[in-house]
Amino acid sequence: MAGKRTFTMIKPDAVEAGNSGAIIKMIEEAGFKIVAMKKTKMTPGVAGKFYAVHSERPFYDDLKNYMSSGPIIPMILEKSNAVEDFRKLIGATNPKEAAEGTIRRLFAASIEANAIHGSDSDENAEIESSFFFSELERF
Ligand code: RTP
Ligand code: MG
Repeated sequence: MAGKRTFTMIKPDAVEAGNSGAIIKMIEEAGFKIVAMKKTKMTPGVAGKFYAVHSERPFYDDLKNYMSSGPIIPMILEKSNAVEDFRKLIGATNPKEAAEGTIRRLFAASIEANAIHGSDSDENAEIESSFFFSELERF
């Protein structure tokens, strides 16, 4: 059965542009409940750990620098079929390819500075939620 939770973070470009309020509103209007939320800032090392799966990709160093360039807003979200429905709401990695009305189509600046993250599986949603939130915060 598809899981009820996913993990997201509003990325530095969207926080810096003042779009976090509008993005959170879209998330809630799409039926997701916010289970946990905070504002924090990663070092390049922490960003590298979070995106360790991409360590062999040519964009890895750029990604670490970008993801640590300013504050981010990580959140745990709850809804039925959460992972898949949330990936639909954010749209394709490249905003030029993202469907009309998706968060990345509306707010992303580029394929890298693409406004928001969304977990790609139930297993990764759990791993990523524990990366940012303690057990006490994941009630
Ligand atoms: P995310 O993990 O952040 O939700 O994004 P995603 O699944 O749509 O894309 P993924 O392939 O996991 O890539 C992670 C993040 O790396 C940056 N990226 N840059 N310069 C590039 O070609 C490139 N490709 C990916 C983006 O910030 C992407 O979201
Ligand atoms: Mg990904």
